[in-house]
Amino acid sequence: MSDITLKPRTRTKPKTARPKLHKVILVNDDFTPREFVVTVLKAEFRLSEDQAYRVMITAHQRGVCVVAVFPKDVAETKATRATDAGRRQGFPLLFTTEPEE
Ligand code: TYC
Repeated sequence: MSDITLKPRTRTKPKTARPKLHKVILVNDDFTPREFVVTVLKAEFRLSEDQAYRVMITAHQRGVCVVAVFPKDVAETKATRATDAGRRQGFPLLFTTEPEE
């Protein structure tokens, strides 16, 4: 029989920190048409008609709704693009971002 003793290995490989995801949040207003909000959600966030309608109506009823989560730079770019799409048509449509807890 072999009598080598194995030393218990201690972990040396550092865990890779996962970058925090950021939420894109749709904010309700009294002016942007519902159908336009749905169109922007489908175009910018690739939501289906059904998903886009649910997000829009949730923001309409509760004031805000989380659209999706992305790495920080992607969340900020999408929020800006979607907000600008409303601005170009003269609507106060607003998307914001915040880090996930
Ligand atoms: N409240 C708007 C209306 O009644 C529709 C709307 C929904 C606007 C959600 C913005 O984030 C929003 N026309």
